[in-house]
Amino acid sequence: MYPRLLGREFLRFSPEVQRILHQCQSPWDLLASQIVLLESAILTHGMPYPTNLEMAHQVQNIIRDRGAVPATVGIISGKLHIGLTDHDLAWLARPDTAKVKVSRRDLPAVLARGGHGGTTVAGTLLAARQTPWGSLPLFVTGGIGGVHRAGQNSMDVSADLVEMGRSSTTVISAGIKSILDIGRTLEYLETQGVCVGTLGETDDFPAFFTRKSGFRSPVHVRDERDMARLMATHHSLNLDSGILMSVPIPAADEATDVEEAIQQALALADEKGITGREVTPFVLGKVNELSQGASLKANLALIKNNARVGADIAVELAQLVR
Ligand code: PSU
Ligand code: MN
Repeated sequence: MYPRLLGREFLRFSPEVQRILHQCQSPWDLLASQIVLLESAILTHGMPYPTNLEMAHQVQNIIRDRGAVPATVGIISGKLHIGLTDHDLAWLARPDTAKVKVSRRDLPAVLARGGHGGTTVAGTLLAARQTPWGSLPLFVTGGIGGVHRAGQNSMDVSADLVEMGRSSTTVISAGIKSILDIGRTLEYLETQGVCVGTLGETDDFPAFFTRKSGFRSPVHVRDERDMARLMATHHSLNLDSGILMSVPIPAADEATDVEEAIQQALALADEKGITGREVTPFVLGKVNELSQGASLKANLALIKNNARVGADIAVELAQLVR
């Protein structure tokens, strides 16, 4: 019962990931692999240079220091890489590299013409599935896409949400930004069958820059060990749908005064008629500009925190299933 994979000619595993996969003999071994996937659209389209590159290295180092194995996913010259080298990361991060923000629908076109790209949450989830033993279990990011405000009219609903409904990989994020419609995003995730939770002392679904959105998460897990148990159970059930576990930004790093910048950025995007995959990068950039860097600072703090939590979950999971 092997999953259908992308053609081998389009896939590249880093030597480290390759070695781990070679040692796997069952899907349970993947759970014990301690691999933590990372996306690259945040690098190519989510943050300014050179902060983006520094962030990518810091996040990988945090994961490694805690005993897990980071693997950043991205597209170089028409190949989907699972585990990018430092050289690849630097190439993708540079502002003068022509690169696409790659979600599921963009994949064939970018690979066909040998292009470069940063994978979104949806694109990275597709990569997670490309092993003979099924999906890699764990993926850490900052924020996910969602239902945009007034998305019920524009139908701008991120492909991330659909992909989480059809990928068993757990996504660790800091919730979603209030540039999105949080309530409708949670409804949509419910429809897709995604197990949505919050990790830590609160069960409030976090709003990325802040710890609370006012919406409750359907599931609450206390700590990383509790999370590992949830993932092992989820794996036993063989559900094709995934888990979205949100980790609130640490209290000291909350950015509580960016709401005005968000409103302005959204209005500007509307005025300029920005649509499709350009919306999220445009708004992220503008919010950063208008908040004088406060949003970027919070973004960096929360992604590092997510990396810590994700690595600890990977280690707990390995102990649990070995
Ligand atoms: N939210 C953030 N930072 C990001 C993104 C979202 O706070 O970098 C990126 C992620 O890669 C996510 C993508 O998967 O944007 C969603 O884009 P869209 O809304 O176009 O689906
Ligand atoms: Mn969209």
